[in-house]
Amino acid sequence: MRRKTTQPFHNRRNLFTSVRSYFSLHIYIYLIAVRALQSTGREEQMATIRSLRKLSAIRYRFISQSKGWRGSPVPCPHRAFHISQQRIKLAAESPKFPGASAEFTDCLEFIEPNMISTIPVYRVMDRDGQIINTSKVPQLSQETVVNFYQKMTLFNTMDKILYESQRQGRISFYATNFGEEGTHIGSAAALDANDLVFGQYREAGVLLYRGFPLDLFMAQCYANADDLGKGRQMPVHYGSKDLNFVTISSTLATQIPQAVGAAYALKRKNLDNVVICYFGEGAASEGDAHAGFNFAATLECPIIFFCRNNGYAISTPTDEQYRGDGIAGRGPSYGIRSIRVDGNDVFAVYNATKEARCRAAAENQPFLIEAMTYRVGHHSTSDDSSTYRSKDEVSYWEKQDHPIRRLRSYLEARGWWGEEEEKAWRKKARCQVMEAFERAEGRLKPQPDLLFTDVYQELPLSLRKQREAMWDTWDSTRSTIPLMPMKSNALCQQCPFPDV
Ligand SMILES: Cc1ncc(C[n+]2csc(CCOP(=O)(O)OP(=O)(O)O)c2C)c(N)n1
Ligand SMILES: [Mg+2]
Repeated sequence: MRRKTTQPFHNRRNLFTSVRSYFSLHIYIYLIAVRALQSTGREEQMATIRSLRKLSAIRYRFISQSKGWRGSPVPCPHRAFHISQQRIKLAAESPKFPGASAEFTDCLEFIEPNMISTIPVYRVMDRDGQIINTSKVPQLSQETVVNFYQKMTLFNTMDKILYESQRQGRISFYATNFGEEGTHIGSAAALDANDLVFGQYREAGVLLYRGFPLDLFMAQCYANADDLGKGRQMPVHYGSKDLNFVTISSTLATQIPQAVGAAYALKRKNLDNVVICYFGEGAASEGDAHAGFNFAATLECPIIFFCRNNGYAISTPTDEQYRGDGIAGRGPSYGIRSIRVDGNDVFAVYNATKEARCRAAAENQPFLIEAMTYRVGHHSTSDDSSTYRSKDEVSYWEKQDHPIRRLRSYLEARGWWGEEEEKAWRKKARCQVMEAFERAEGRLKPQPDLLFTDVYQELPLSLRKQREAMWDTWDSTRSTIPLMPMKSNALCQQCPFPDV
């Protein structure tokens, strides 16, 4: 039985016009689509399909807004805040279920997800680096903001050189961070140095901002004898105990419950630092993400969940990854304070992280930041993104909505940076990276026996067998790899081949 309503939308004629305009527009859109799909190549076809999906969603939202469908197509008195005598009576008899704090209603209504308004994108600068509201700019000195820019560009240079190294076969693998520099530097700058970082694999800028030297980035990627991980991890799996940056694991989302556990430990020890946990929007689909969010909320842990929503999980675009309002939209349902920010606006990221950090520490509560950005590079050197997205799509983000370009415009508008500074700095940054790269390439490799250390005090039989098998194979190739000499330590004494 339909309920009576006071909203004009329920006038039948209005309903008819709205439905008619909705469908006629769709027919029009699909006619264009058919023509476009007949005449263009595969890349263009995919781009057309994607823009059509977006168009449909925008159109739907536009019509629903203009027709006042925001609540529900058949609004119940409950939704429309229409206070009837009956409702007062119903409310007086409140539910006693332990699992929800809600009121009774006699309205059979399923919540339509696309009728709930989406979380806006918080920003401080527009795409051209113009400040939108001057009172919202973080109070940072010229030196600090220039440092942001220099770190972002140095990071970008390191990425270019390591990516090329992989292409030339010098290292086995690499993942660039192009286009996401603003999320790294903005968030890293808002943290305290003793806040603990759990990353995914695309947050090297956070480590760079904390002062991890270029030589150690290179040592890790080259798996040489200087690598803190002793050459045991694949490239980009950095870690630094001194800089409170937990070593990366490849297995998606494992860092999320681990980070929550660490935050819970901080709380129990009554320490005032917090944990920040980075992950991609793709990793947010893992079960570990749910476990982490729920534990953090129920145990009230001082943690910032920082999601880099860069549009893709390898080749899967976001519109195939989820149906709700992104990742920030999930936060409130876990009871987590959440925000969506423009990740290409380094000041917005800084402000949001600073506020979340301050409140997480003071209130012992989790916070969720969804930073909207775009992965300009391929997923990794094992990926070719031209098979699933168009050049035009990438070019837009590279040329028109890029965090480095945006910050440069901001600096230039204040007279804090110019063409001369740019040239000199770019040259210096390239020199620093190239020198570190050459040093790393010339270094010896760590002893392979280190593969079996640092986990078991006494090696189990299965690993002892693997170690023997490794050395059996090694004999034939040992002369081709320059190894660091074995140190005379406990491990060396156990080593069956101390002369290697
Ligand atoms: C448990 C698990 N499943 C699958 C993979 C393979 N994998 C590596 S990266 C990736 C996509 C992750 O996307 P996202 O979290 O959005 O991060 P992005 O690469 O976009 O930064 C996948 C599926 C993995 N490493 N671990
Ligand atoms: Mg992603």
